[in-house]
Amino acid sequence: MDKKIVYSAVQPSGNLTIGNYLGAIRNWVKMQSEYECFYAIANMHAITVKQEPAELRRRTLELAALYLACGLDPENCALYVQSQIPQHAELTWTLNTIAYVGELSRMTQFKDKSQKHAENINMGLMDYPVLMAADILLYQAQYVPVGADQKQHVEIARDLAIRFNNRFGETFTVPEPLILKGGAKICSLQEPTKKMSKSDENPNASVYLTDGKDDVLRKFRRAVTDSDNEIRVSDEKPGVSNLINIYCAFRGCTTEEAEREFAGKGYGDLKLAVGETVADVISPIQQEQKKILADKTYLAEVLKAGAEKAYKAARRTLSKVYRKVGFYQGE
Ligand code: AQP
Repeated sequence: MDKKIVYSAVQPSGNLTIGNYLGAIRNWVKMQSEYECFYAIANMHAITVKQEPAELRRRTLELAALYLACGLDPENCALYVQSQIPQHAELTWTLNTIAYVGELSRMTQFKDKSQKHAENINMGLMDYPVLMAADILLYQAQYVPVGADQKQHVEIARDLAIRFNNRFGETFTVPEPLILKGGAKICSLQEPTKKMSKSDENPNASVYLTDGKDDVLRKFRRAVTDSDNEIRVSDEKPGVSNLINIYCAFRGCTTEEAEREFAGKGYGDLKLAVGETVADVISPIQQEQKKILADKTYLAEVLKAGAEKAYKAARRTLSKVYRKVGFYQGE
């Protein structure tokens, strides 16, 4: 039986955080042997906010090396750079004609980013979910493993797939978000009701996958908690709950187990334990990433093979779409 298809991506728009790792990449690794997986470096999404071109190019390769260092196996999945597959932009245009301005302007990320980048509210920022829908639908993906913040965008992709299928006949697989419990929403260490983000201006708010052990320990030591000194998960204790959540996601334990482990201990103990756990996991990833980055030829080969595989699949879907909408494709 054919394997089900999985698509996901991360933008090379900054240093990746442990949120990106827990919410996305770690789950991709688990899925690669069971599913046919397409994992992209979403550089076309990244330019919806201003990027420095040389930095964008450098980060693209760093992200590719990080994918591999986290355990993605190019024999088992297609790793590629989004802009190398022209069908992403082509399908976006077609989907734009069935996407409504009203639904796009209501997206939480569009509203947040419009506020954060008030001087640059460009069309791409608003069209971000349509490009993301094209990314997913091009590969006929059944599952999209993402963090909780991306659920709304996968829902738009579903709506567009259903709308297109209803208007033009069965064309797209209707995708489902795959949001695994545990690491789905890692929060800022400084404002624990907000998600941890790679573009946060406060470097103490996010733990980056590139952070050395000292920085990791320091950031957790400074993490915002509360004053009752009780280590338990509760909506009224977002800071402590976030630390426990991170600890459990990295250790693979339940909240109850963690609460028992820290019963009678203080916040200092929890912060140290989380910091050490995180540093132990990310430090071998950093070493592996460095090794891979030193071999540019290998990296280029991986991305070329991934792009070839992605191109084939994307071309098949786009040609079907063009036929359905009535575009002349030659005789
Ligand atoms: N804090 C988080 N917790 C769990 N999952 C997260 N993800 C991101 N942050 C968390 C998941 O990582 C994947 C890739 O994210 P992205 O590159 O689309 O964007 P981002 O990291 O979420 O970036 P921002 O903060 O919105 O904007 P930039 O890049 O401008 O800083 C997704 O699956 C996401 O859910």
